[in-house]
Amino acid sequence: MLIGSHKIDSHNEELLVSHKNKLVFTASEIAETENIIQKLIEFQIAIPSWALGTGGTRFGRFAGGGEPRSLEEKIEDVGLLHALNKASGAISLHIPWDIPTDHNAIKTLASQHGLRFDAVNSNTFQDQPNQEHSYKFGSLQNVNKAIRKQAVAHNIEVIQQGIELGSESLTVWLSDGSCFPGQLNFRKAYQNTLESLEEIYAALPSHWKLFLEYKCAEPNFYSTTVADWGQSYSYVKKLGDKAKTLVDLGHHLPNANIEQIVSLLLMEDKLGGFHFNDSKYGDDDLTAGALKPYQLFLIFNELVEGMDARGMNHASDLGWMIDASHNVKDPMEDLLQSVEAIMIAYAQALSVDKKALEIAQNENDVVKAQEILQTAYRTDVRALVAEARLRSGAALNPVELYRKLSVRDGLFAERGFKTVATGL
Ligand SMILES: [Mn+2]
Repeated sequence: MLIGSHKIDSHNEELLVSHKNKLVFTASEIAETENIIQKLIEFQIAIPSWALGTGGTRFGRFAGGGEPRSLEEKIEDVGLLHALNKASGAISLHIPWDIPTDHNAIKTLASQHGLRFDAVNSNTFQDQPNQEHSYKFGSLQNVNKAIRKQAVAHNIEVIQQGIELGSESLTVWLSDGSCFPGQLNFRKAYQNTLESLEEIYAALPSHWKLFLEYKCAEPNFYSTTVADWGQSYSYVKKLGDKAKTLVDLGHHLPNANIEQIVSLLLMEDKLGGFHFNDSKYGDDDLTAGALKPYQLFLIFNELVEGMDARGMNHASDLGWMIDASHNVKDPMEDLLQSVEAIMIAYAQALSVDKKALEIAQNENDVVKAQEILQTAYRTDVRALVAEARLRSGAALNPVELYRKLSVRDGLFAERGFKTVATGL
């Protein structure tokens, strides 16, 4: 299924007068809107291949129907999102859920939709059919060397797949840890994990990055071997310049100050990328910005400040990806909402009066500092995000157009009601 540009044009035509009025007002409230719009046009957020199907919990999964049945159909779904918002121009593959059989055909299909391949993701958190050794007691940390070797070989295979597709980074998330006190020797688990990561790191092409994602708990609930940013930092520091920490917003203990973590990792040149989602209790994998949009803004404020301090390119120097699950929403609508929330938070951060904030900080003017941040947060930037889409040939209101075109009904017709996507 494809969305013709004439459909997007006629949708935009209907909303144009109202949009332009809002844009004029926004430009009267915010300085340098042109600069912000240009940065928004460049900013792209990768969609993971496992987010196109309905998510579930260990209690059940309520599939929505019309889900992609193959990697090709997943690429087509991301293509639909990108046609609607022109801000989802990359796909992140999960191996072995999405192993390409014909790399050239897959690359051609992706480029037809204007997509590139973002980080490839390995999976040693579950056993696959015909796998020799089990990961029940961990993978890179395992006390059994043969099991560690198998997990290392899998990661190297994922790198090879990524090379074929033009990816430039590998994301490693480990479920390794322990369920009960005494189960694991922490020091040996760390040393085994480091040794395994060193073997994977040695297989990286020179221009690649390795992202080490941390998570405080689940599926192990007593200890996790890469549990927080400090533990990830400890590994990536030893591995070398190509190894960086990846921050997933749902992987922290409650009330962690994620914006401060981001700032320090950037300062140390060890922030590699982001997995966006929102949460109330743990790794809820809710739509980005659904619950804590102010926190998302504060995180972007530190990202912009820290990247500018290092002279980094906002669009290309970090990996930006959504990592969410959609139990009761149409996954496509949920992803459109997440991308919108991320773009709004980014636009708000770009609109912060940084010179005034620096003066307020240097004068210990706490009230003024809060006024500056909250003015940026409370000023409506949605017209800037919409204008970036308009100039890119995308829809002024992607969710509205998705519904008006009955995209999901079209996917039902193509794929049926009982299709289930591979993934979570
Ligand atoms: Mn993640």
